[in-house]
Amino acid sequence: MEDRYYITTPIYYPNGEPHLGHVYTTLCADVLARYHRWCGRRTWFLTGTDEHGIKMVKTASEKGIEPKQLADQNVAVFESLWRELKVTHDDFIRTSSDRHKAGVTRIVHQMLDRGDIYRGSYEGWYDEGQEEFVTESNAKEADYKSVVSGRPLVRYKEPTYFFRLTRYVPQVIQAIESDQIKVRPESRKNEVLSKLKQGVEDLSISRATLKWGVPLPNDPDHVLYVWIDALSNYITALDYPDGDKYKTFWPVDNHLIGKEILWFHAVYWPAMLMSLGQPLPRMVFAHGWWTAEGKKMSKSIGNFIDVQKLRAVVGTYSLDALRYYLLRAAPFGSDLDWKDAELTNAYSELGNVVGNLLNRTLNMLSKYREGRIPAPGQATSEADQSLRRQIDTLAGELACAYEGVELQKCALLPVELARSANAYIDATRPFSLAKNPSEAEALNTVLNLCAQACKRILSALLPVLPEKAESGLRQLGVVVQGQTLQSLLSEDLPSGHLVSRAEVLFPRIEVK
Ligand code: ME8
Repeated sequence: MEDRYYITTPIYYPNGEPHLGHVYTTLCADVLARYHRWCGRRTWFLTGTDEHGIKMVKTASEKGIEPKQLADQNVAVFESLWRELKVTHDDFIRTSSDRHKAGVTRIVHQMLDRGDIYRGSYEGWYDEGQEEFVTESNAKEADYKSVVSGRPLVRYKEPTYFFRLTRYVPQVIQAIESDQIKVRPESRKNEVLSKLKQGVEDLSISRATLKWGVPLPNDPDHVLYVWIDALSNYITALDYPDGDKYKTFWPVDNHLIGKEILWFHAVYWPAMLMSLGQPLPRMVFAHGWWTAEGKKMSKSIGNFIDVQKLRAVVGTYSLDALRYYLLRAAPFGSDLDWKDAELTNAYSELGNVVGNLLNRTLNMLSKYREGRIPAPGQATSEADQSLRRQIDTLAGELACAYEGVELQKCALLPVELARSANAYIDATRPFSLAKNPSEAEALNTVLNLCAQACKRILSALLPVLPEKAESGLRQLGVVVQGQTLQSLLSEDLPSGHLVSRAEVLFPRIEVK
């Protein structure tokens, strides 16, 4: 792997406040960014907001304000939430910013020069009351009537510019099939390929009826509509095409997104990049969709996981516990369901497994060896060897899990090692060994191995539980600053190393 890493989230619509879905993608990207930084790679982590388009215009007009004002209000909420959640993004791009608009204008110019944009007309079902086109499938579902007013939809035709998507389809299929662009999970790659093979039309990219957007440089009566504007953020934020950031960080290592926008990222975006003659994304990873307590999140049902609820979770359980719960909830890529009971269980698991192991280890070291890690004994039992093997294989397994973006596994692997180490303590009974001076060597082995296990487990958890893991490592007498994950995961604590007193990492919570 190279010594640099670029990861993005979707740019979110600021037509409302952020919610669980936005927080999930952003925190998952944060885990990946932290991991790659810990590996010593120069890392760039981008997020932002997608501020143009009909959604924004409509919500703003309902509120009696301008779209820009609506965007400013909600962007402030997104930005302050990311600060509260200690997200380590390096940049936040707004599509209403001058740097983005200048970048997109340049991109459209290049596509025009390539002959990839042409004028035509767009025909579809139109809701006159709502002043918007309705897709064929939505129109059919609503019996060709407005879902708002119930009035019949009308056929409407308006001039629009098209992007020659069809020109690039064979190359896009090739890039996905060959894994030049890794579309993940694999099952979704197959979905995209089969849809592509059914045939695709050129893409309508402008609207003459909309004012809130980036004007087309060749025809300022039109503004860019949705995808060219939004997808370009991934490179305009790097100062495409001449900026140092672009030269350093493009192509992106992972566009992390929700599954509902995979088609645009796996098909439109690579085709746009081909038109620009630029390298393609290395991976597009589409994660699953959250429901809450078994149902689609909805304000009226009362199961909507909004900013207030997330703040309360952080206040009760800690930010790291929220991160762990989100990662643990399902294999990465699958759909997920928020359950308050599982959040409590995930927190207890951290306390009973990881916290408990650290506590037992530090207490035993303090009680039996004055807080110093003893050299292991000469003879080793089957149990010692088995734990030692597990300690030594963690680094490799973790690297594989991160490489494959198996985030649930990234969170669980260290916890599983902690579970094994606790079972090892139960089986080797150090409290009995301590009573018998002839077992001093055996006790040394147990204490040493437990300390090594704690160091590996907490180090492996640094990207997932940044605060708790660092605090645990501090108790073990390990200073993480200036170290890489590789050194933390491969080097044993030396004999004679002094640890601190145990402090509780995951205090018990009285659930009201
Ligand atoms: O689609 N479960 O913005 P958006 C999981 N602006 N993830 C969810 C989710 C849920 N229930 N709800 C939202 C847009 N997300 C466009 C993107 S990118 C060039 C333009 C997350 O505000 C998930 O990452 O609707 C999803 O892709 C994104 O929020 C959609 O955010």
